Amino acid sequence: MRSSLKRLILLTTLGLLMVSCAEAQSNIPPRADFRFSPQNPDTNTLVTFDASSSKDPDGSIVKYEWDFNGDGKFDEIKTVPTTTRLFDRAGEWRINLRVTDNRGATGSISKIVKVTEAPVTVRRSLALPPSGTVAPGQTVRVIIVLRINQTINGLGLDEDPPKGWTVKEVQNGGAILKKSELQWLWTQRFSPGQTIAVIYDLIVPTTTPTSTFSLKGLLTSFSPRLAAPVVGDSEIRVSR
Ligand SMILES: [Ca+2]
Ligand SMILES: [Ca+2]
Ligand SMILES: [Ca+2]
Repeated sequence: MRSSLKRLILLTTLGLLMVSCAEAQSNIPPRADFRFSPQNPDTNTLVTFDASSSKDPDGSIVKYEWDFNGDGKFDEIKTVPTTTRLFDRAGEWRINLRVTDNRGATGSISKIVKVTEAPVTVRRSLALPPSGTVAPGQTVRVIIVLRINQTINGLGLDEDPPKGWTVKEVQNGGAILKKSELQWLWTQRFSPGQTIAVIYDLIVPTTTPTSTFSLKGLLTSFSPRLAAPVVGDSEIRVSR
């Protein structure tokens, strides 16, 4: 009696194991796919990656892992299919995407993004407290770095901070600043390899409500003819 009960338990356990194995085997792995735009970005272009064409036929995709420089290490992990990226250098970048389904199976794909070098590579960075938010009355330091990649004449930079915010110039990078417009103009010619840094402080008005504000900027040059939005950090979250 005891041995037949043991056998029954053993058989039942075996049966359960077989069922769970069959279930594990029956999970179809997801198929990774993505698109990106624009197709021919330069070093000032925010590239949008969209992996919503990835599919899991018998479940759902729960994780999107992106390697943007082809080194096999993921640079970004997301639960949503879209993301954006700026490429600091020209080249043929291998983008690897790995998607994971709701039962842990994965699928991968690689694509090449050809990035060309802009005549001037521009980046804005904001010095914010570790919390990522500032309080009314506080100061945000804005740093704009221009890397010259081609001989260039008539370089200009225009920044548009939120209305009513006070601007304090810190470093004009050899330019003439038209403070009323927050416009910098360079009269000299620049050569490839030169780097220019423009720094200014923004003081958040004490009456500012809790909200997110954005900075807009435009980089222009006369020769070669260029007009490119300033990319990099742009959002300032104010919290009272
Ligand atoms: Ca699946
Ligand atoms: Ca990487
Ligand atoms: Ca302006």
